[in-house]
Amino acid sequence: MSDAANDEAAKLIRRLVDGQRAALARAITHIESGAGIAPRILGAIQSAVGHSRVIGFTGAPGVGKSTLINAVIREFRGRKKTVAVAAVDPSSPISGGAILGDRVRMGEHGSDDGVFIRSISSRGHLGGLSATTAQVIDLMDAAGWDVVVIETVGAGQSEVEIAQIADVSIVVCAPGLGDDVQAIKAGILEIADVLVVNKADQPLADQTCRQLVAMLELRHADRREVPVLTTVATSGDGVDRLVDVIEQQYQENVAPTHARGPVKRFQYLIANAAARQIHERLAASAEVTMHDMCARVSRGELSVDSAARALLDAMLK
Ligand SMILES: Nc1nc2c(ncn2[C@@H]2O[C@H](COP(=O)(O)OP(=O)(O)OP(=O)(O)O)[C@@H](O)[C@H]2O)c(=O)[nH]1
Ligand SMILES: [Mg+2]
Repeated sequence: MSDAANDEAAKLIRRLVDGQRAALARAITHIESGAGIAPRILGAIQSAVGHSRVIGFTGAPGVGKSTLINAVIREFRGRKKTVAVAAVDPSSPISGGAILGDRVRMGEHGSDDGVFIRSISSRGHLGGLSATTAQVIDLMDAAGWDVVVIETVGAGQSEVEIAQIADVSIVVCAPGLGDDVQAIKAGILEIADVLVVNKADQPLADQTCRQLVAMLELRHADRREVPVLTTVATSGDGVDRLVDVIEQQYQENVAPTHARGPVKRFQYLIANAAARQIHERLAASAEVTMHDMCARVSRGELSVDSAARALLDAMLK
């Protein structure tokens, strides 16, 4: 890195940690574009992270996540907490209609200095949320935001990933689960810290709650308790209770590990970096080792698992 670039990076990092929102916006753009300055920024802020409560909202399209987040922001602001939101657009590198809609639905906070809303795309990842999301959360955290909210559309993989990153994971459903019940059973109950039935002003909300509670009861008795709440995001009904529960979960499950930093997020980032490095090394060794191994696998001399183990052993030597 040139001296000028170094100076620019140092200045940006200083302003970011100082809480200047323009610097945060700038830094996020660097991270998203994978600019050369990105690793420098991330390295410099690492010791400043670990103070934000990171809350993930996920759920099927249209259940009211953005509207609910808007109401949650209002509640946190009432409690004198600042809130940064990262809305992850899983579909395309160009922000589509969904994100525009998010902007409108969270628009009431546009002029509030204590609210920062940014959409980020998850392009270029093997699927799901991407390390970029975790890095953007680190930036927001280092910039001093009290609460960091992530919105992702429930597309299977991203739901599971959000749970690996967020301190508190909230799965939002709408009344009348119907066919979705099976999908919910498959993964969501495993990752949710809190289940919310939004649109409780619509019929079937109580029935949906009962279905969810019944499903939760089928799990092993030693599993932690998952509260099931109802909200009406459009009116704000139930949102104060939701924020109480978020705070309670945070205090019980996350605060005790704080001395070690944001453990979940760091674990995710380290595992992600390890996977990337393995891919890079695999690519580098593909010419020789891989060809030979493929031949041996196809001759039945070596199983795929043994080949993988041998490869890892060779790499780690
Ligand atoms: N009746 C009712 N409508 C709601 C409620 N919450 C949200 N909506 C409406 O549901 C629609 C979808 O809301 P969004 O907040 O965009 O939902 P979303 O889950 O963020 O949608 P995607 O980001 O596209 O996945 C909007 O028309 C909202 O006004 C609610 O509590 N009751
Ligand atoms: Mg939305």
